[in-house]
Amino acid sequence: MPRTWTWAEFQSLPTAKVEGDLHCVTRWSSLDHSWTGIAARTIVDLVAVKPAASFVLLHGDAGYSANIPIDAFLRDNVVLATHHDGQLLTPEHGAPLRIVVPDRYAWKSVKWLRGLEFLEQDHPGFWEAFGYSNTADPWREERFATEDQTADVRSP
Ligand SMILES: Nc1nc2c(c(=O)[nH]1)N[C@H]1C(S)=C(S)[C@@H](COP(=O)(O)O)O[C@H]1N2
Ligand SMILES: [Mo]
Repeated sequence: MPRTWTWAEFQSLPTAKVEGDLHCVTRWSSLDHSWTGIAARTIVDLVAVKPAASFVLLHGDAGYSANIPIDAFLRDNVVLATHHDGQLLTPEHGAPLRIVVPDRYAWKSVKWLRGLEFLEQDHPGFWEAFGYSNTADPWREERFATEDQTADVRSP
């Protein structure tokens, strides 16, 4: 059975604030955002994720998804955000909940987040299944799988 939260329960979890940028794969970046929400680490602690879990599939609305290794998910700057720059998220930017993964291309920052799936084996998300990079490090310009400079499973 998946662990679920009502919106009220979810909003009562301890919050964290992170700063970061979004790097879209189509070559725009938008810098110096702040997001407030629940730290990814808080969720992992609450659900007692098994040590065998090595990957996380981030599920958005309407079948959108993205995959990241659990080490990348557990970075201090990964947050399940309800607020952007001190204001509630707008629908366009993912309200009521989006994940923000500043160290990966922004397609991994799934908007309208519905759930997290912890997996032993990696599983491609929506864009990854179309040939986008699995690792998606914007500093290495890993846009497409053919440009990956790093192995699929690596420390962030
Ligand atoms: N659910 C969902 N999340 C998504 C997307 C999407 O199409 N659906 N697009 C991604 C892409 S490609 C980018 S660049 C960012 C854009 O975030 P913004 O709208 O807050 O700028 O959202 C990401 N998250
Ligand atoms: Mo994007």
